[in-house]
Amino acid sequence: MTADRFVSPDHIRSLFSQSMSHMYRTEVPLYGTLVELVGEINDRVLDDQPQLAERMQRSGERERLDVERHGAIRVGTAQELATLRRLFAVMGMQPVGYYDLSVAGVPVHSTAFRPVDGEALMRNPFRVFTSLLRLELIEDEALRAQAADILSRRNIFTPGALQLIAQCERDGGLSEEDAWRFVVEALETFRWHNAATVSLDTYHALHAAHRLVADVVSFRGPHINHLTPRTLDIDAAQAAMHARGIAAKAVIEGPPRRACPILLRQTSFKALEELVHFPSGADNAAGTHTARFGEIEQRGLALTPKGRALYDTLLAQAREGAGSAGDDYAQRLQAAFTSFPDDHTTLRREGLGYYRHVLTDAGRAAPATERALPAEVLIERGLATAEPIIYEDFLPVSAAGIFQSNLGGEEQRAYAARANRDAFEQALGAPAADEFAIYERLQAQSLAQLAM
Ligand code: OOG
Ligand code: NI
Repeated sequence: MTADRFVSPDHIRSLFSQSMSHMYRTEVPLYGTLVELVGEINDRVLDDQPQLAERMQRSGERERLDVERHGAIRVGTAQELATLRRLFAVMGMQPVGYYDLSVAGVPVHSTAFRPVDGEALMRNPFRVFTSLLRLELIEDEALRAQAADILSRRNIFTPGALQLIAQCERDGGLSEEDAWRFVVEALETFRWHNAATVSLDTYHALHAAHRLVADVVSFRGPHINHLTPRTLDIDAAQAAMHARGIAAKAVIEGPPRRACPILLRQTSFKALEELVHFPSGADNAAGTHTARFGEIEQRGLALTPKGRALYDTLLAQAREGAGSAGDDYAQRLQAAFTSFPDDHTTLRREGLGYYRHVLTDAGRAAPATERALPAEVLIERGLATAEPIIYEDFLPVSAAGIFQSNLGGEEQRAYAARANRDAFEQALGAPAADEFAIYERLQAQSLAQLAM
């Protein structure tokens, strides 16, 4: 088979993300409500802000907005994680970043599988926040061994998915027909199962160790636990959620509301309590499990290491005050972030964020020698514009907040904080890419193109 018989990984990712969205809509109808609500708010924002609409149209971001979302799953073994890496690679998604959640009392560490190059991101930026359970953080030795044993006996991938992954690796791609088969097979891994594989007693024991341990170990597969659409105004979306009686989290995670949005702001509604059947002799015992929830997010400028350090400092400042809930926190957050410049010219000149530089019509008409001048000069002369590069990743403190809100207050555990990126990458079977290097490259490519 020749390469032109293959469809692009971007195409497969789009098919997959659409199919996943369709599946989750049937599984968790409230997700469908969120998608509609976010769509209405985005339309309104674009109507009210023609400049933003024009900028998003120009950069290609407008088109991707309606399909943009992220999901999250949690797996139990190194082998599951490594095979997921191969599965996501078929769709042009690579592991980016390392997130240690043990510091926040959650026994997992994580990465995000996502596309990395500019064109692929514009086509469909679908991302999956993927966590690996850290069984070594379970204290009870017997329970730890039992959990490992249960996990070692399951296979979360269908034979068809495994075969198509291998075929894609061998041939360098998939035909349209095989791509569809792949999507159907791969989706099986992410589907919800309302029957547990362990008895109710075992479930309770796992649950007592940590709710997440029960979530990862008790089922046939790593059900997708949320799917998050991107809103252009999270405060309006949060208010609309409340107005429709959806119990959204009190606090929006991340930076405060600003004129120039940075990084990522997120809010979620609490996980649903769902009926589950537990095998018990000849009968099934009924019980419940809470894992699946809904979330929305607003994305803004990707920050440089300098900008990120400032963000981390100001966030820590706001969180240091007593408690971190309610109006009081919102005020402290707003106050802390007055030291973070809030106009794009300053953000760019101070090297706090990443920008994509694009020639204007006048710039395209200018001679090459003029276009070779420093970007700031071109911007001053109206020959180029600088558009914010959107943050495509996640924030560990926010992720911890999202996890916690779905675990209930009593789930706070104190794990001796120890990030272990090496062990994670060993399990993954590859390094997780450095997010800053990816943004840096996107910015550098845009600068290089000005003179071309
Ligand atoms: C993942 C929670 C983190 C986010 O958007 O930060 C997350 C999980 O609950 O598995 O999705
Ligand atoms: Ni999320």
